[in-house]
Amino acid sequence: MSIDLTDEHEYDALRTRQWLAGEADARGLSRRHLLRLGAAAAVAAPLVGAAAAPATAAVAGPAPTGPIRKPLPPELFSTFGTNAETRWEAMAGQGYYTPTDRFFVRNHTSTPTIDATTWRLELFGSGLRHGPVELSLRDLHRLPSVTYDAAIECTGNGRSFFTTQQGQTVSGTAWKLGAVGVGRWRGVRLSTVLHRAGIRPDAVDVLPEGLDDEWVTGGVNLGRVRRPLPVAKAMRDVLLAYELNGEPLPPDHGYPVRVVVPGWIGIAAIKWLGRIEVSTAPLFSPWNTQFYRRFGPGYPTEGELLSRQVVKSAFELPWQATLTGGRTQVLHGRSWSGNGPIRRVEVSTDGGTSWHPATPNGRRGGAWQQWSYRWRPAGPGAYTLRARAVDVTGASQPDVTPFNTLGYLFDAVVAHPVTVA
Ligand SMILES: Nc1nc2c(c(=O)[nH]1)N[C@H]1C(S)=C(S)[C@@H](COP(=O)(O)O)O[C@H]1N2
Ligand SMILES: [Mo]
Repeated sequence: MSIDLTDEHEYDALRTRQWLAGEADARGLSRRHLLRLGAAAAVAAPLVGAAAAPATAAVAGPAPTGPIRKPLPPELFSTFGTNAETRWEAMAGQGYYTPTDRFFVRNHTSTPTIDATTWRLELFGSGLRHGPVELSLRDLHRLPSVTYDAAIECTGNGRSFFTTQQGQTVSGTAWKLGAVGVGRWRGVRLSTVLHRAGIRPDAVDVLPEGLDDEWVTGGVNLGRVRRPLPVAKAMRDVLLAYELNGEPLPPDHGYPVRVVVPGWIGIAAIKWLGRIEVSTAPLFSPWNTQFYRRFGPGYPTEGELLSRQVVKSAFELPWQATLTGGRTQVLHGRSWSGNGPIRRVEVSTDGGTSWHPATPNGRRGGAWQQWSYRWRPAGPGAYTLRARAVDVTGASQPDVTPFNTLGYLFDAVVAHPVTVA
């Protein structure tokens, strides 16, 4: 039986077996022990493989001011430490793409300053036929380019609703629904680069790594931000992007080059790419053993690996918006899914009792679907607006998302409070 490693469930099952098999002594240990093992392996990982010296040299120093470089005006963003969430009302009246000035930022540490003239992408590992390869930005620009529309969405987008809607305690950034953006990304296919680097037919995993600072959490240095991808996904549709919305990648979004992994969780989209390990053996990092797995009741002890984003919908309105009464409102919103295009969107303005189709607007079949809904409120007062979507695979939005400790992949219908004056 052949295993399709672009299928997340097969990938997860296989990699989890391999991970556990690699830790022969792990049998009988608690999840806490397993996690510690994952963290320990991760600390050791930066020591293996080729030297990172050329890539490191390109980092000129930390960001001069704060963890995020671009302005974060409060009308466009809510900020959480090193992260900034797009306010959904800032998408009202915008076109298909999320403008770069309002694209959310999720940094583990801070945006590094990288000199593109000395920057090199280093590929190395047992999966390369002729040893390590280095590419400059100019080398990448000379390779055939492709342009994709793709969403980047944080796996924790919507996390705060586990608490505010479901009364559950989860850890992580308390995002509402604004940790998502759709960009027009231009760059080189990872498959082009891997072929050029001499990838061996028996390579199984690639591990892109960022040039931002090593991430220290809970007193443990987990090393540089990195997360493995199966070769099958890497060869299918992964992009090494050097442009966003027709401009060179901005510093906060990965300048000079980032990974874009259509449909997959945001952590796969490594920013400030410095090196890629290509391996004939499965690769692991804390970002796929310790984080970005669902833990909790109903999940296996070692957690369930996450790969694809889920279905979500948002209104382009302020939270607790005040709407003018006595006239028809046109409510605008967007729905999206990591599985592919959105097929249908419905809206409820009466607490989820009755649902009515929203009208799709603009482009169909893209990285998200814009829609609108005409609503004449019965009178002044408090209302909750709800939108729910169904994607091309039939996946929809439940009323409740089963709990997981790290609050990932909240896909339940969000009750958006508004007041009609
Ligand atoms: N090198 C590096 N890559 C990274 C991150 C990071 O902190 N460092 N954050 C990841 C996470 S968790 C997300 S959700 C996306 C966010 O991309 P954005 O900041 O361009 O919106 O980048 C991913 N790539
Ligand atoms: Mo994320």
